[in-house]
Amino acid sequence: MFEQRRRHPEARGRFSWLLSGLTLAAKMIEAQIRRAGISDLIVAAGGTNVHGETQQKLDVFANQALLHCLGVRDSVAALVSEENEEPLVFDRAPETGEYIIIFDPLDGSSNIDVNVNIGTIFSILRRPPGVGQDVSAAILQQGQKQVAAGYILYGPSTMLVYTTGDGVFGFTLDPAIGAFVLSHDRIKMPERGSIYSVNEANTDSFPPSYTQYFAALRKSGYSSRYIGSLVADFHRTLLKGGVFFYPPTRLHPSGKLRLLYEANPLAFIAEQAGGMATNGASRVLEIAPKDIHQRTPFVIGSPVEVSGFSS
Ligand code: AFP
Repeated sequence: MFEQRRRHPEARGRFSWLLSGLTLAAKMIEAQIRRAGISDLIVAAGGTNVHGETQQKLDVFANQALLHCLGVRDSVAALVSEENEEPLVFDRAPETGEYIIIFDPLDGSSNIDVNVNIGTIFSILRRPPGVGQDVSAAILQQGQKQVAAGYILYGPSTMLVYTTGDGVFGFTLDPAIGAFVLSHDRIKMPERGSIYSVNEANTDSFPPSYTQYFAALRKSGYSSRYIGSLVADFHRTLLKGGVFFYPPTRLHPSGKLRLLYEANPLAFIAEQAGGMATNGASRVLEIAPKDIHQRTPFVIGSPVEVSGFSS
């Protein structure tokens, strides 16, 4: 991070301070996740931990950890969480509160109970010039305006993957020293892969363009993987190539995934790694958002597979 900062002599360290808020929250969340099964036993035994505190659900804990660790950074103008109906807007002067942080605190939370990978996703926007004290009207920016985006994957190891628009970097948490160490320098997504990823149980309600494409992929020898945690499915696609889909379905005619919390940050990372992301028809990063909780169909992955599909 410091190396990247050296390339921007005008940088004042505010952004690095912001990222340290994210990594601190990530370590707090990861510590709770590692104890998830044990905490359940504690809850079953009376609902309180060793300090006499009531155990919280992990997604509530993750949300509060991020709101706290980021909210105290004075460069934050607003925090927009998937868990909260409304953004949390701070009354900070425009020259101080420079950044809007959008996050999904614990994505894939239905996988917590079964000890499967989950993640935190974040997207960082700059307060546009001329926007006064109330920044709420400036939250709905196109994904291409993001200044940084990333995710934390809580898996067999915990990883932070992020971009500031100059390549994608992966850091692995070394539990022995409690620090994220650079483990994946300038990640490149393979040109093409051999895996497609989609919830096949929804096949009957996918538009025909999707089912036809999946049939063509199968004919060409593709295999299939689906974890049901977007961060984990995306992380595999980033490293191994291939393509992930969440198409429109009967239940979710506009797709299930959220544009601001999920699609935009991962699309930014994918493009920075040489991949692509669309809503089936156009580039995700060019979609003009109308609502903070807006959903979108989502197709993301290697350029060969994503460019080969059109809804
Ligand atoms: P949960 O957070 O409710 O588990 O949802 C996870 C998620 O938003 C995303 O991480 C997955 O890719 C997607 O939903 C899985 O959705 P389906 O269960 O409908 O396939």
